[in-house]
Amino acid sequence: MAIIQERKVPALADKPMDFCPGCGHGIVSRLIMECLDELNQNNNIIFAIGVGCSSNLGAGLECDRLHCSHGRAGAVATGIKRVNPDVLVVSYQGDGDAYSIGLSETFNAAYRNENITVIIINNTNFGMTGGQMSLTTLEGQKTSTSVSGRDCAVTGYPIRFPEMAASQFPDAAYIARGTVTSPKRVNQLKKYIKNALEAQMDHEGYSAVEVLSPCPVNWGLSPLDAMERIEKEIIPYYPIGEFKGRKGR
Ligand SMILES: Cc1ncc(C[n+]2csc(CCOP(=O)(O)OP(=O)(O)O)c2C)c(N)n1
Ligand code: SF4
Repeated sequence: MAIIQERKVPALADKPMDFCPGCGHGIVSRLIMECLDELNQNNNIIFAIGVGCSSNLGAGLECDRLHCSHGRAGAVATGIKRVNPDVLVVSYQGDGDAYSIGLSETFNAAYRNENITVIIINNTNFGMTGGQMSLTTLEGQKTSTSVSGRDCAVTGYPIRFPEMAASQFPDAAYIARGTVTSPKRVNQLKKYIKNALEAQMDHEGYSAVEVLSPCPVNWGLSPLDAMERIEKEIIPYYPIGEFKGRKGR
């Protein structure tokens, strides 16, 4: 019988992370760290980490990181990168952090075409604080602050940041959206993350990857049903794919 040994990723601490069972954060954290390892960047990385369940990433790392004020990681990452242009700088944020609270910082870093990589975990709510409505909550979705379902005529419509950034910022290097619902999707997402990191390493400019991620606890679903919700309800509104590929690749 073949024994599959889990590969140790040096910049990831050898201990369990604090995410709920079935959460997508853990998968994405692992993918980012595998990419850094494969790109030989374990000792050349600084994370700018947002506030939320995303903050749990910091506890699982054995590499440099800064926990930022809520929503401000785009500005913090900009500062870190400008004084360390050869160090990889990655912001890791939830949709509530990057969009609802930090849209100005997120937007302006893209607008200036900062040579940073932004990873946004879109679970269509504010996960850590109990599943409140965020800018990505789908129309009709029930959350703890939209108990009858989101009414977009009152609140506005769910934001599609990757599409907006790809269409508005022609110099941006790489922009994509992936998800974690199957091994195929996970492998595809890993390629997206690696492309984004390589674009930054080659000084090509701004790169961002949004990840559709399950939050079974706040969605009131089992981990499997949460994955199914992404496929059936979320992807039709938030399509998967590359919105801006690297030039000449
Ligand atoms: C200025 C400020 N406002 C509100 C909060 C409370 N708060 C902490 S985490 C969080 C939600 C974060 O949600 P999201 O960014 O979507 O990440 P998730 O937890 O879903 O991964 C909020 C509102 C805070 N810490 N600081
Ligand atoms: S509350 Fe949601 S986003 Fe936060 S760790 Fe649990 S499942 Fe993940």
